Amino acid sequence: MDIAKRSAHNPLLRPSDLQPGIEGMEITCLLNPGVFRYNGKTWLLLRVAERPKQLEGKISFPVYNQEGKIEILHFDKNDPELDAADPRVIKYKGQNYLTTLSYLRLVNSDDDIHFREDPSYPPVFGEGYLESFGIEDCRVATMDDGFYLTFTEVSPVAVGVGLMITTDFRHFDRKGMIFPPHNKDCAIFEEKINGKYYALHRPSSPELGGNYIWLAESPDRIHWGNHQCIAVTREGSWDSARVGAGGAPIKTEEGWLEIYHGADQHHRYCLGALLLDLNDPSKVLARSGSPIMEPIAGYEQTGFFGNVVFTNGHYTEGDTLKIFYGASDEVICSAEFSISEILNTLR
Ligand code: MAN
Repeated sequence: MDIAKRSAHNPLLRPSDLQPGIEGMEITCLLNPGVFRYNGKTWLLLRVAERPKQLEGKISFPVYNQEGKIEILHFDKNDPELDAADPRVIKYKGQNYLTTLSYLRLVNSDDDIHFREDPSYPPVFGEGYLESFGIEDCRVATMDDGFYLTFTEVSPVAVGVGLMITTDFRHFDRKGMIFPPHNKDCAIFEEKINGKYYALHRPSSPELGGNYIWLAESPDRIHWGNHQCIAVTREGSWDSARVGAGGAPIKTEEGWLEIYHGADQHHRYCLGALLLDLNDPSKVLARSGSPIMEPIAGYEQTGFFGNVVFTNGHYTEGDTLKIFYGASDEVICSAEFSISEILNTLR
């Protein structure tokens, strides 16, 4: 059952609300923000996806070249070697490319409705070969010693999880790839459990296994080990094709509550919940049988890639969980949940 209370102001942000950040490009999608509260404001670290204005009969998209400069590639739409069935990824002569280049931009708000950009915070672009197709879906873990940003690094050779640490969102300490390919959806727990750091992540093992949620532990948040699989896809269910963690696990009296996304064979993305043991998060205490949020609003069903609600950021205030999410991979929205109501659905 969908128990999300959507903001009446949705969509909060559309591509036309911001100026493109890369010269000569236009913003195609705003999606999947990392979220944190700071100085009484809500901050969203948006994923901004850009591409050049599309010309008749062609597909044009940007990549970083070896010198780290943006280069535009073009393919003829009628080229028999081109597979452009998915608006997000194109295949050409056995190589995959993304149709857009993503980077991160910070916006803030006093009322969670009107968001504005402070130009003194620079956009965060991919750097180096492993980010040459961009960086995506950044989680923000707010910790004692800074903000830990985990995001998807995309390149011709891999999809993996990168880490950067910042205290001011002006300087970033880039730590490189912490979870090697194929991996995404990494959410770091915001406090230690029995002296260790923990993270959820989502490796993919297509030949044996699938797209499952795993748990890892670390002494320092850079080196991760003791990996354990904690949630698999469920045949015939709304989360039959892939599952992946959302934002940082939420500490409740009953356990760590994790909002996760699940997609079925038709790429319909819904949200569900996992409840993990407070002392040993590898123990799954409960899991949603049916989604707690489904793409049912018009803006969640139609857009760049329809039938998607995808979250990787939230904050809590008492019993209220406020998520920010990407709808149809195109616009930014928000919704509220009651944490006790989610826990009730898990009983
Ligand atoms: C993947 C990621 C997300 C995206 C969904 C739906 O999980 O690329 O960024 O929102 O697919 O397209």
